[in-house]
Amino acid sequence: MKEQLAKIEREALEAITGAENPAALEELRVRYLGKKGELTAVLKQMGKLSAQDRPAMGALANEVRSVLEETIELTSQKLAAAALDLKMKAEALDVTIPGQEAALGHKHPMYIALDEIKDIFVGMGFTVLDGPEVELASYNFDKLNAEEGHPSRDWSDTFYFDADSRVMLRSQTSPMQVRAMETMPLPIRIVAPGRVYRKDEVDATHSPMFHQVEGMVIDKNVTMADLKGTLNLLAEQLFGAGTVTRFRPHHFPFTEPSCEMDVQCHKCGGAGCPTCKGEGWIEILGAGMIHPNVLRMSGIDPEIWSGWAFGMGLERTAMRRFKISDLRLIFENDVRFLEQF
Ligand code: 2NM
Repeated sequence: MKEQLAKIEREALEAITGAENPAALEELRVRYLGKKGELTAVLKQMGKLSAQDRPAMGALANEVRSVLEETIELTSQKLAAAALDLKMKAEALDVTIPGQEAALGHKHPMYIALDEIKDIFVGMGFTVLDGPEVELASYNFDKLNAEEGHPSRDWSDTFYFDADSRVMLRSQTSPMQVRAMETMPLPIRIVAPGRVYRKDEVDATHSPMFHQVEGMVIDKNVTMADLKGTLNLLAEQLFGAGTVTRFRPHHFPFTEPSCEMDVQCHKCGGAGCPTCKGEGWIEILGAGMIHPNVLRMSGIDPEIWSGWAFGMGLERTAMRRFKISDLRLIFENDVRFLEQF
């Protein structure tokens, strides 16, 4: 019986330590230690032993049992550790693998043009102002010398919020010039870029929302010569050295005299082509000497101070600057379009 036990122990230990997974280990536990197991079978034969031999053999059998139990437990722990190790390796993150690149947007050509314009004016000592898009009609019209009945005040042209036509979406950024005149110490040099709103149908050259840059200088002895010199410099820096300009008389309620500035067509050099619609010239902006009424309404004495102002459409300027043919491309924001600038 002693040899039987020793043989079971030897075989079982070899099998158990060689078990490759928990299921195989459990099978071995049943085979050796289970109710119908090999060790149990040997114990059942104990009755045949003499009373003298029984205790020693019992002790030996128990020892074999506990050795096998311990070994099974140890092997089970080893298998579990190995399984965990394998799982960790399978699920490990390689932090050195390059990440997925996030798609970056692209600066809009209109803002590229605006930044250039701002840089040009800041270089000449102007301050850039920002202001409300919801305005009082008094700032958008009255204080700019556009009295009741002026065509631009019509409900068919302007987005009003109330029946009394007092609150509106600004139709120009000039209310900012009024606010500057009312609050800033003189002399003043400012540019005011921003969104403006007019009731226009969308087509290749119109949109109910567009952008303007307006600017204003108020100082002593400011003349039309300052206006022309500054705006010629703007044209040269924006469209290139040697850009030829011309000033035509025009009318605006807030300036007197008023003018429009054209640049000679970059395509045909003035001969006339489809880009300039045969004119040889392309209109860039409106400008003029600030009307004495406008200065007076904002508390500035026109006998002491004088000034000039201008306003230009930003979309149209960017289209000219980058040779874009249709205004709608500016608003669609298709990255394939935007990435070309
Ligand atoms: C334009 C054309 C001419 C203008 C005038 C003023 C103000 F407030 F000083 F009177 N701001 N902007 C002005 C003058 C705007 O846009 C085509």
